[in-house]
Amino acid sequence: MSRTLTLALSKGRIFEETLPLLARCGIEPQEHPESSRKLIIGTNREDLRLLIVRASDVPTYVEYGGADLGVAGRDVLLEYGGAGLYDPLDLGIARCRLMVAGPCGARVDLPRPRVATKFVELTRQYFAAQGRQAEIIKLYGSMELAPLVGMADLIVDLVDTGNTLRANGLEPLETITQISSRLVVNKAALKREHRRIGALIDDLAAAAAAGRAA
Ligand code: PRT
Ligand code: MG
Repeated sequence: MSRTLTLALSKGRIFEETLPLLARCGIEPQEHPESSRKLIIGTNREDLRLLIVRASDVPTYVEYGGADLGVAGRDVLLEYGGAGLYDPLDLGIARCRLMVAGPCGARVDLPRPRVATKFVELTRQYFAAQGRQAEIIKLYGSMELAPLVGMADLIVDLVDTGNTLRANGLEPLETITQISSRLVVNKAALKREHRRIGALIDDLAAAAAAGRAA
C-alpha cells in the first residue's frame, strides 16, 4: 500500500472552485468542509486526502511537508512567500485583481498617501517600483473601512466584482496584478513520489485547461 498523498486547500472559494477540477480528475471528497468541521477529509481515492487550512497557511503546510501539494492564491504566494515551493501550474480559478482603491472622486496623486492593506510587501514593492512614497498601515481584514473612518487615503485589496468597494463608497483606481490560484508542490515529496505526483499534476493541468475552455 503506497503512502497517502495530502492536498492542502482553504475553505470557501478555493475549495469550491477546486472541487470541479478534482471531479474532472475522478476525485470526490468524502465530506464538505462547511458541513463537516473535519480538517482532514478523505477522498474516493484511497491514496489521497485533503487538508483544510487557512488560505495564507497553505504555502507553509506545503513547504514544511504537512501537505505534499496545495492550492494557493498568487497573492498569498507573492506576499507570504512561495520561494521554497515547486509551482508548476496556474489552475485558473478564484480569479481577481490586486488593486489600489480609494474614496469615489478623491485625489489619487497625494504626495505621501496612507495606504491600508493586508498585503504590506506587495504594496511596498508596487509604490517603490513607481518611485512613489506611501505610508503603509497593516490590517488583517475589512480594509474598506480604513478610508471611511479617515484612517487611510487608499487601500490595496483583492477585487472581483467590485461590489464590496461600491458598497462602501470606494472605487478601483489602479490594477497592481492579476490573481488566480496555483498548484504548489513540496519539492522533496515530488522527488520521492515523482510518478504519482507527476500524474496528479498532469491530470489537474488537463482539468484546468478543460475548465478554461468551458
Ligand atoms: O478568510 P481568511 O482570512 O481565512 O483568508 P482569505 O480571505 O485569504 O481567504 P479567502 O477564502 O477569502 O480567499 C482565498 C483566495 O481567494 C485569495 O487568496 C485570493 O487568491 C482568492 N480570491 C479571489 C479572493 C477574491 N477573489 C475576493 N474577491 N479573495 C478575497 N476576495 C475578497 C476581497 O478581499 C474583498 O473583501 O472579496 C472582496 C471583494 O470581492 P468583490 O466581488 O466584492 O469585488
Ligand atoms: Mg476571506
